[in-house]
Amino acid sequence: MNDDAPTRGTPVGRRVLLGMLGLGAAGVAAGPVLSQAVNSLLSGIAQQDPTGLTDLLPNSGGFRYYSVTGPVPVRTAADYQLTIGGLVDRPRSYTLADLQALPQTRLVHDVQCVTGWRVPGTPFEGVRLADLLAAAGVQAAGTAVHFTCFDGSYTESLTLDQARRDDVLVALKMQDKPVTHDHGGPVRLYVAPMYFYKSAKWLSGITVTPKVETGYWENYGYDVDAWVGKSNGRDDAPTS
Ligand SMILES: Nc1nc2c(c(=O)[nH]1)N[C@H]1C(S)=C(S)[C@@H](COP(=O)(O)O)O[C@H]1N2
Ligand SMILES: [Mo]
Repeated sequence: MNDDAPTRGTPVGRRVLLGMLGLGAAGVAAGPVLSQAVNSLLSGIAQQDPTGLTDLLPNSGGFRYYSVTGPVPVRTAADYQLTIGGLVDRPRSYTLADLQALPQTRLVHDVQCVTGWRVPGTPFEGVRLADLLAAAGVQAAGTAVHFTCFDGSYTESLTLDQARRDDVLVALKMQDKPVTHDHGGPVRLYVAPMYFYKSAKWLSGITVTPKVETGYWENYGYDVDAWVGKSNGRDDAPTS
């Protein structure tokens, strides 16, 4: 059986199911409950392949690649930009080189997807989101942070307190290598203590907002405060 299947003990809440019924395309409805077609294909092969050859395929290491959209444009150091704006005193854009020039933090925690898969001890490295917020100068009316992505669809949010935690990174590296395109590179968010849907891939915008604006999956019923083991009806061991 495909271990991404929603029947595998995933507590899909009533609101999530109702949200999904409103979605037309099966590939989109699959969301964090099922993965995109390539993952199904690779998982299918993995079941037929007791030799472990599929470990050479790009979904090895326990990760599933997720995207709520079709192909995502590739961005490199030549054209990548991360914009910080909203309720800040000093809005600006960072190039990849700008981000690489800032102090880097490396964290190693388990990764936990809300569908159940977990990848132990995964290093992420990058700039603390707290540092970027401090540099931007958050105004008194700001209480939350909204994230947008250059896939043009995915969004996420954190409260300002969550965003300022020292285990929340704007990650340039994952598994001690530059974040690959499929994992959301060149820059993705990494929210260590929360389910992996909070870790927005292909990060392009950080906006300080007056209140939390729910993210893509949260609009279909997943928890906004997505602490691993304390949300979404799950009891996984904490990741941070
Ligand atoms: N832009 C974007 N970010 C995203 C997603 C997505 O579909 N699009 N999926 C989320 C979910 S549900 C998970 S589990 C992780 C998967 O990250 P991975 O593809 O690197 O394994 O990305 C999260 N961030
Ligand atoms: Mo996920």
